[in-house]
Amino acid sequence: MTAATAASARLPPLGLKPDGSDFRCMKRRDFVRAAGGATAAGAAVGAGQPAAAASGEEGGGGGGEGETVPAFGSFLDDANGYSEDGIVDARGEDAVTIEVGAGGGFAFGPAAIWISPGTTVTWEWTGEGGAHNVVANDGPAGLDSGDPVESGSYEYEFTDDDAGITTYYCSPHQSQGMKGASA
Ligand SMILES: [Cu+2]
Repeated sequence: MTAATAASARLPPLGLKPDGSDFRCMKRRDFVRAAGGATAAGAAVGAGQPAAAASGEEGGGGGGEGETVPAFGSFLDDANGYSEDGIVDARGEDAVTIEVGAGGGFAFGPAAIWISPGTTVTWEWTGEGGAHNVVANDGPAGLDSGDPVESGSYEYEFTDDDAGITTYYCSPHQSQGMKGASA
């Protein structure tokens, strides 16, 4: 009785941010908490969300992995090698490698990854397409491999602080669609 009262008194108000856009900015653990506890609040979040975020409810997941597919937004629309069903789900992996200069030289391969905090991502230059780099466009992760180079690798460990969507590009080839994103 007292416990039930205390519990219901601690429920968050249902007036959550009405537009789904804040999902992009949430830290992952908050996202998980919101997704897991939002059965009631879900009714309050309806219209206005990106399609992927609105439709991706994975019922009955449990275990903290029941998140929705990230909505990477329009930055990737013209990214070489990107498609919405080509998002690589690497959650739970300790390490992920992305090719720099994939697909003939002007793509990141894969262009979009979905990872867990703690994952080390290594961008490996393929040697094709000339000099490339990895530069953050928007988002929490401070990606910056430095000046464009023709070969090499760049390693970045994603922490809790980097959770969320980060978009990035190659500065010499951004206008040619050499772009990528992580979530
Ligand atoms: Cu490039």
